[in-house]
Amino acid sequence: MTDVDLRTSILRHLTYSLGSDADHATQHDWRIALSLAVRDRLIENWHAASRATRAVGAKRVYYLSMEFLIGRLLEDAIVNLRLEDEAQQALTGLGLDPVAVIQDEPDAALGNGGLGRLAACFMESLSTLGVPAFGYGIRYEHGLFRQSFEEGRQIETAEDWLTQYHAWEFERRDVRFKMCFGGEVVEEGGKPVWHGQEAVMAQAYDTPVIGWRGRWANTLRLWSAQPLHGFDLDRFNRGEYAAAAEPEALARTISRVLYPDDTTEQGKELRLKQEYFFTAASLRDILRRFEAEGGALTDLPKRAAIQLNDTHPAIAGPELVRLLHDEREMPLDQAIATARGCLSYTNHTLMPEALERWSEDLMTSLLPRHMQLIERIDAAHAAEQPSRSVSLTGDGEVRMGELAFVMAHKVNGVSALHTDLMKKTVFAELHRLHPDRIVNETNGVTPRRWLLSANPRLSGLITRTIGEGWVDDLEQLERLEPSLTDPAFLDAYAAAKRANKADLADWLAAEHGVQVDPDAMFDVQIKRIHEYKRQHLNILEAIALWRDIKANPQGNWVPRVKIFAGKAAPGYFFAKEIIRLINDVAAVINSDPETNRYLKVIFLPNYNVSLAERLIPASDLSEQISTAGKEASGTGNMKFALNGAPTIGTLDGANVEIRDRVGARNFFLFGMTADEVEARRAVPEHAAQAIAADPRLSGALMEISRGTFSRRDRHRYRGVVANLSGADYFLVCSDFTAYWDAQRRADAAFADADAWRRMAACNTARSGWFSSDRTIRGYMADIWDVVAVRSGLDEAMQPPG
Ligand code: AZC
Repeated sequence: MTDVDLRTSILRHLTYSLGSDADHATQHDWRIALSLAVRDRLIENWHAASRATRAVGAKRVYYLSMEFLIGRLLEDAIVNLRLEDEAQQALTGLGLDPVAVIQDEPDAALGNGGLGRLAACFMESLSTLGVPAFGYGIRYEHGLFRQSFEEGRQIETAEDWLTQYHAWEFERRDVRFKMCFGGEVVEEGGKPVWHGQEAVMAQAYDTPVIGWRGRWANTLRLWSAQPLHGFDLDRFNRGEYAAAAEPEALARTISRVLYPDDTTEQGKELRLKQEYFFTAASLRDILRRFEAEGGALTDLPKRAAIQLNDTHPAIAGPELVRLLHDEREMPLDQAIATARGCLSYTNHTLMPEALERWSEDLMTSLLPRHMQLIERIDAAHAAEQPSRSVSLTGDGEVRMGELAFVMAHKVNGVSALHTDLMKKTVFAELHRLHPDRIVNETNGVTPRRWLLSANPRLSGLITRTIGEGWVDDLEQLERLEPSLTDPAFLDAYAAAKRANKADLADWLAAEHGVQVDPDAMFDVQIKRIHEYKRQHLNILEAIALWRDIKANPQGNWVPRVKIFAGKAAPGYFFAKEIIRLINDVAAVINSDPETNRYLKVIFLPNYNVSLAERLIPASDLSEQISTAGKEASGTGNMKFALNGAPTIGTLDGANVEIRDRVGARNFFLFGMTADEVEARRAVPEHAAQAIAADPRLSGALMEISRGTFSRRDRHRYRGVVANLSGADYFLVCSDFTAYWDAQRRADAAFADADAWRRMAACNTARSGWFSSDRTIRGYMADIWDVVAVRSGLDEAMQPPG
């Protein structure tokens, strides 16, 4: 199938795979035909990669994650296979609009936010680097909910990406495992044996993940839950139609929905089932592969590095011990040591509510043998510590963070500051006991998706200036340094940004009916809505600015467009209030003829990966304004810097490292440090003090209180104002004045167009370190002890010449 040109292949697939023809094909048909034609080009590389792995008996990385926020796959594959020109020609030749065909693909939204997107970037980097790896997760029927607004309020509806034909996956009918829940543990022949009560099948679906230039491809293996037994014909024939379908419906529940929050209170049991389901199926698969290849079980750590993405797969510890000890008769101590040799754990948050804890009762009823093993692991660990200060259980709960820590040989944080705080706070005691276990691996993002593909204008300029080597060696962006004083380069740089902004302005007008001036500053905050991320600080500043402009409409204002996007967890009331407030403020400000030349506020619905790809290249200013100490790393911050949007931000997460690299002059720093935050919180009435000291802040709050943004309902935001002027746990008020000042510094800088474009270009040139390739190399050396493998395709895939 790869011996023909892309156009022929598209037409063949349209005819023979889809049973359609060029005269009647819909956009969807063309997109699927193109996807299949592109897919054909990567299958052989995919197979070659697994052959090469087996041939050298290479150690593999297994990345276990509840979330993979992969977004669209077609464009990624086209770019990584270097098929852009061929695809463009083929589609235009067929009378199609290439952009429309590619954008017809729905986002695969199998994740909530940062942690899931990181997993997707890591998968791409693993393939680019030629590291044998599997990603393991759940094939959710419904990904993250779709967001719309009704009178400014967030409305959630089910997302249904799988109702469309999914061209990228392969069902593996030969890879199925029976997973059990509940039941009891009984002694049989002197051994504990778990007899589960309920069972479902885990069915594997594989998606190839192709690396840069197609040199290597790994597999994303997602599990779908299916009933153990087929359809109950007996019951059906008795007329019990619903009952006949029941087992299937129950089984499928497990892979039905992605939880829209990591901290959900609802459906705890289902969530734990999901976690066990995919973790245990993955471990079964890993052991099956290991055993098929041969070797002593104690050598498992030499062949398998299993990364736990947050605590969601933390049940892997006891499950692997169970598989080795109960099912393969390895002595318990050795089973624990062997499991620990394989496992490592990434922590993504210090927020106490996100560190999972399961009630012992639930654990005992759902996973009775695991509860016993957790107690054994706890006892073995306690024996190592004289003070016995750390326990895996307590207050009737199992502490999954501690369990993951104890069962891992390495535990990593995701930015320097976060890792440091982890050592001092959540894992202080465990760190004292195991001082070598915690390491830092600052996050990164894949430059193929986030620069090369999302921003063709800028990436074209970079390639013309320093060659193409930067694409898989991002630190080569340093070589732009001499161009930062070259007016011709800076002109071209500014022109690329201006064109991206004009495209965005056109899209905003066409899709959302809002008019914006492409020469205004595009000030963008896109991420999950959370109090710690402080979207409300941003909107307060907008209100204050609006009031200032109204007081002095003839002033020399720098025009701004404030763009927000992001979803709030359906059960997170306050976050949803923030969304509504922003929408309400936008409605008032945007229709004010006195100010709307200078200030617009837009909240775009249904934030997802492809919206981020559209917005980031067209942004001027990146809002990274979390309360210091709360944002573990951030990865959006890196994408903006890379695409030439300087940050306005606090010393939090990876912002610290971004500022170190791009230079303090190219970063708008404000706000309290993590230590100052702690001290400030102890000050009685800190919010009231801050409000009394800043008339702009008190004015903005007064404006909300008096109902300016409340439509018919004056007290709508009483709760928001009470929270901000009362407890204000995230210190919005205490950081407001510093934020305002930093925004005015940004205005002044933006008004000097020459200085601004240099600052933007500096951000691009100095962000090369934030590639996920660099992060993965760190994991390889510090955590996994794996090396890359060559597939023999390297030369074959080089472009001619
Ligand atoms: C996020 C962190 O909030 C973000 O700071 C980080 O960049 C990202 O992980 C990747 O490390 N966390 C999550 O998405 N979810 C949880 C449970 O922390």
